[in-house]
Amino acid sequence: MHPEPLTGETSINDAVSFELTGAAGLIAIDNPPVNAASHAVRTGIRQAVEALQDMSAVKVIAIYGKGRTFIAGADIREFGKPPLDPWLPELCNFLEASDTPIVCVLHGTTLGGGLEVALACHARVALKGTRVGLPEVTLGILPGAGGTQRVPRLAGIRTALDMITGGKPVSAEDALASGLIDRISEGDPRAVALQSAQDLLDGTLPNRRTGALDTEPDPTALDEMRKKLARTQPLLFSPQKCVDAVAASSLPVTEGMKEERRLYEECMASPQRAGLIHAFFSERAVSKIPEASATPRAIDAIGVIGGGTMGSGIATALLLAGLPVTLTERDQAGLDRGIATITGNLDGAVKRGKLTAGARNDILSSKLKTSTDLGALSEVDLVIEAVFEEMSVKREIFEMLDKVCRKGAVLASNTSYLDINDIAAITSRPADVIGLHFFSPAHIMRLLEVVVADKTADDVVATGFALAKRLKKIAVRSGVCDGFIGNRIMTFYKKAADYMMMDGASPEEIDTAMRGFGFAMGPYQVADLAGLDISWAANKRRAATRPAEERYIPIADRLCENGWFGRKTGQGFYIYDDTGSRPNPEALAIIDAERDKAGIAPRAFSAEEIVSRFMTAMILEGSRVLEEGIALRPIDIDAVFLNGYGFPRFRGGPMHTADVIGAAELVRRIEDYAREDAWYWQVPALLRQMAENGGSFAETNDRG
Ligand code: T1G
Repeated sequence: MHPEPLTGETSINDAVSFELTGAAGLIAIDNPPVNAASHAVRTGIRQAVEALQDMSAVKVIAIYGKGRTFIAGADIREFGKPPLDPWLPELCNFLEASDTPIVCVLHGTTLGGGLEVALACHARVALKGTRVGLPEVTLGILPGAGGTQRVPRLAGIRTALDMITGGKPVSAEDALASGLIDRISEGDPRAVALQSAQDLLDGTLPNRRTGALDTEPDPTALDEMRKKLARTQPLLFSPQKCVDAVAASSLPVTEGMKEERRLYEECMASPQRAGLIHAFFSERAVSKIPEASATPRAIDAIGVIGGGTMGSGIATALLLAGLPVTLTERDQAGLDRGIATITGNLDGAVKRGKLTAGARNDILSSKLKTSTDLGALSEVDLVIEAVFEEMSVKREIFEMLDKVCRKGAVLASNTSYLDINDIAAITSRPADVIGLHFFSPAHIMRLLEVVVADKTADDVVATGFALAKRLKKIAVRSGVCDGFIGNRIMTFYKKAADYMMMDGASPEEIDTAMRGFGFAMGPYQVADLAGLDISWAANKRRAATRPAEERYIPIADRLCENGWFGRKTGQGFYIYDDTGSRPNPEALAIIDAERDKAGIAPRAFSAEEIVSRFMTAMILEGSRVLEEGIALRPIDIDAVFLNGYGFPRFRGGPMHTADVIGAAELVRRIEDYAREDAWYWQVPALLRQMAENGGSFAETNDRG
């Protein structure tokens, strides 16, 4: 029993405190960084409300958050651990049942369990700029503290379905319009809490028990959403469960809550939940690098060399982040092409509502400068070179940059494969040289491989990561090798696909199997999109050093020799025209001819075997990338493939998938496949060790 505080705050625990102001009891949540609804927060809220309910002076209670946001959800770090009382759904029911009216003040990004706490209160006030949402589906679950039952009661079934199956936050204005909140206010959370408590007491804020409201039935909306999800997310488990839960909101609230809990537990038990939560934390943990304590260099003006697809995409990403860019090209024609591509990218952003027409015009008129003279880059803080993937061309440019750029400027290359140490060695300032490997389209793809050469300075690495944060990209640290983390592993598993193609599987069968596994596109669709000429050039570059033991499949080369480079030429492994795409019969004929030449009798491959070989190859090379220290941790490989290669997010990434398969099974597979090709299928020492001692990749993730 807490005595009536005369003045000031009383702490329940480190995360929650309360105070009495007149007839109002104010409860403050303070659990940095995002006020996650941890056990301490739940216990604190409950005990604070109980304490205030026991005080005769208290006529109304207000709950608010300190720091940058109100509760941003349940504490995801507690998932998978035995739940501790009070559970969030119980706390919400307790708040709703309170005889003392409770108003909740929202600010920042009030998400998941945070919004559910607010929905269980008797009134909700949001500060201007607040965003509210139920992103649980992005974690493979559904709102499990009454969100699926209370949102339909306040905002209707259609809004509930959009919010809960989409997971995207909405603005305070949209939340007010839909009835989710009662008012938008300005000021600091505590002051607004005090005013709102007063308004709830004197009736200028509606005082309602959400659970007591009825849900307007809307079977059409439910049916339409089921059909839409079956079409757009056929492989995902929780979205349909979200619809089932919202459908239960037409039941009496206690039954609906029971049904929500049952469906929530089903999602919690799904491996997709583990994969999606692994993805969530991986993308945040990859920023924990050895160089993190170094101070990034100031980046206020950037030079981009090359107006091709990558150079223009990189320039667009920088301009969209508000950074001034100087684009250089060898000649005016190249500059005009670059400006046209950048303008097209910006127009696309205006169409997608990511940019206003006014901002677009301002960018083109004031933020983008162009020149055919590298000297124009003498004062920039960072240069990103994005020219043709040829070492001699890149070394020539870096030699010139070394002369023209100011002292302390960061010199970066967007090379996808080439040796950054070799590029750095041509300069007198290798400590300032780094790889910044963007992915196409560079203004959309979230991944940035930050490639650290032997002499790259710590503050230059930190600068790469700081730039990524400004561009809202996920930076992953990579060491130097042919293709860094992503392209190196892709080059290796693509061989496994080529071997299956040569041995009997068609490109379409392989692509279909990998789409069935969850990839947006299969490897041959990706090859056609990226351009077969890119890997053709790489194959030619590697021909001189290719080991004699390595099995080489020349099929793609044959297509290129015919001038078929994929989508950009209208044909590759597939034909592309106005009717869409379909397998290229001439490519299939070339495959048959190459099999005959090699004396191969084609055999059938099941989708299961295709996936098994493809994933085993990906994990095999991933293990080597870890052994060599090219990637710091398995999560770095996962973050690369989730954000740069379309790896199905619900599977968590290749190394998370490796733990699902198990090291022993992976070793068994590799040894089995090695009977066909012992050179390609070799068990990495790391994997064998894991198989022998029952280890997992997850165990090694905390080693940064
Ligand atoms: N639990 C635990 N830690 C969290 C967290 C959470 N819900 N949200 C963020 N963090 C950590 C994050 O790992 C990072 O830690 C730091 O906070 C800053 O995050 C019953 C069951 C709120 C929009 O899904 O979307 O409620 O790396 O780098 O870019 O129905 O974090 O510094 O050590 O992302 O400014 C639903 C998840 C949970 C929201 C802030 N809620 N979070 O973005 O910072 S499920 C969510 C976010 C649920 C109930 C169910 C974002 C953010 P570290 P950050 P940010």
